[in-house]
Amino acid sequence: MRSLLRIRFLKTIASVKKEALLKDKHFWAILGRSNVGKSSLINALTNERVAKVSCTPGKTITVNLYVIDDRFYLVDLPGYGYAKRSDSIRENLSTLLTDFWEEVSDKARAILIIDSRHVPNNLDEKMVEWLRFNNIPFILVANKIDKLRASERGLLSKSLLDAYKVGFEDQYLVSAFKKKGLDLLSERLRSLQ
Ligand SMILES: Nc1nc2c(ncn2[C@@H]2O[C@H](COP(=O)(O)OP(=O)(O)O)[C@@H](O)[C@H]2O)c(=O)[nH]1
Ligand SMILES: [Mg+2]
Repeated sequence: MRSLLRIRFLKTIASVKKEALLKDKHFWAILGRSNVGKSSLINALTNERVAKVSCTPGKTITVNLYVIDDRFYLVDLPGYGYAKRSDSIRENLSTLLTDFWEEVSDKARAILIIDSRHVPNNLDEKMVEWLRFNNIPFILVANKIDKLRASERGLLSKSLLDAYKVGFEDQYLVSAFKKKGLDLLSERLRSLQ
């Protein structure tokens, strides 16, 4: 039996600026480009269908707040890097991300989800730089490993180390689709103090 996280949808946050809830618990915030599988991963980790999986990338611009195991928050932030977004939406998005991280202080951890088929990726490199610049601790989750050949999979960890300078202990190679690698990731998420 896999060790599932218990999830409860709390609410959609319109303005992070006035959101008192963000201060009272530790939490993980999910970051990543559109379409890397953020919603799929939330669903796979919990075996629920709480997050909407989209075929048209770039749709979500809201912040969804969940409670995990009644203990910590999981925050689903809008995906970045969707080319067809209008400039005004893009601006809103970067303001939202900046505001968000200003609100949450030192209780925040980030889960940066990437597509394991596209390493390195310029936008992801920028995100990693931004997280480091802002002193936000993060783990790196490479999703969709079911799309890789065994030989490619074998090289992935080293590629992640080279591309993003993230050590093996902070890397998680997973497939939301095939439910691979999720136990280790759940364990890491639960270790939040
Ligand atoms: N092959 C494969 N496809 C995936 C995986 N995770 C998500 N997808 C697909 O990727 C697309 C985007 O998924 P979604 O969860 O909406 O991504 P989000 O935009 O990051 O929330 C959907 O078509 C999913 O079915 C995975 O582990 N493997
Ligand atoms: Mg999504």
